[in-house]
Amino acid sequence: MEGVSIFAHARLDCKSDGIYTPTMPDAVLPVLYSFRRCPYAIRARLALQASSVAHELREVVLKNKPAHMLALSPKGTVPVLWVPSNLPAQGGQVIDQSLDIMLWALRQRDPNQWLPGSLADLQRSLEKIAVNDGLFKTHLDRYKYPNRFGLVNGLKDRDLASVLLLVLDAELQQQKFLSGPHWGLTDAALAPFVRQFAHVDRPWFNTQNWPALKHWMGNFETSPDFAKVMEKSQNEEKTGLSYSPN
Ligand SMILES: N[C@@H](CCC(=O)N[C@@H](CS)C(=O)NCC(=O)O)C(=O)O
Repeated sequence: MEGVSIFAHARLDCKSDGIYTPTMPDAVLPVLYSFRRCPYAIRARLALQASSVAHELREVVLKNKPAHMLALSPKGTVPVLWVPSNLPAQGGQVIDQSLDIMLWALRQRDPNQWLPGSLADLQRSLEKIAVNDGLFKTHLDRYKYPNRFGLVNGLKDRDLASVLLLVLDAELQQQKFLSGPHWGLTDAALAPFVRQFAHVDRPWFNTQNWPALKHWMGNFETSPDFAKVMEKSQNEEKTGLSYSPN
């Protein structure tokens, strides 16, 4: 599995690169900058949780991103995983693509065998994830936020996205999970996006003829793993505020 090109992460030593500033909080664990409802961040949290890699979760306010997060990853999207350089194993990394964070976490530990067992299976998984992150996400955004795209409504995009969901349903009629006989990388990478699609108009989603997909989605939404990654952080709970040190 080593050497797969998609797993290209930046190596960054904050201190020696001079990016480090005294305002940056020290960390004794890898830090995940996250936004609770973001489907990309949800998939990253699912994989980190599955791997049991200890980490610190920092929930951010998207309108007021922490300076430290932006220094690590100026493109300003969540999730961002920072593995500080003082950590013994694999220190000094910034990983700012959700799929790369999933792969990083599962390569540390993968007790439930979420990673595909062969390079060919990994390739197939990455292809499905690419369709989700590309075409499906494009239609999802236009369906959910038609005004942003100058559309009267998102129904055309809903129907185009549905074609892709019917493909998933057909697959789930053949095998229990998108990853095969057990839940894995492909399921965790796609489920938060399918859930977002379902939430745009739940009554409509529920009346569609994709029984296996609805079953798969229902199991995901009611799973303890999903509940755990959606828990509000203590800081958010107490103050209503997310992590924002600057
Ligand atoms: N390709 C990125 C996309 C991440 C992304 O677009 N995240 C959204 C939130 S769901 C974001 O941070 N947007 C920036 C913003 O809203 O300011 C990944 O896979 O991590």
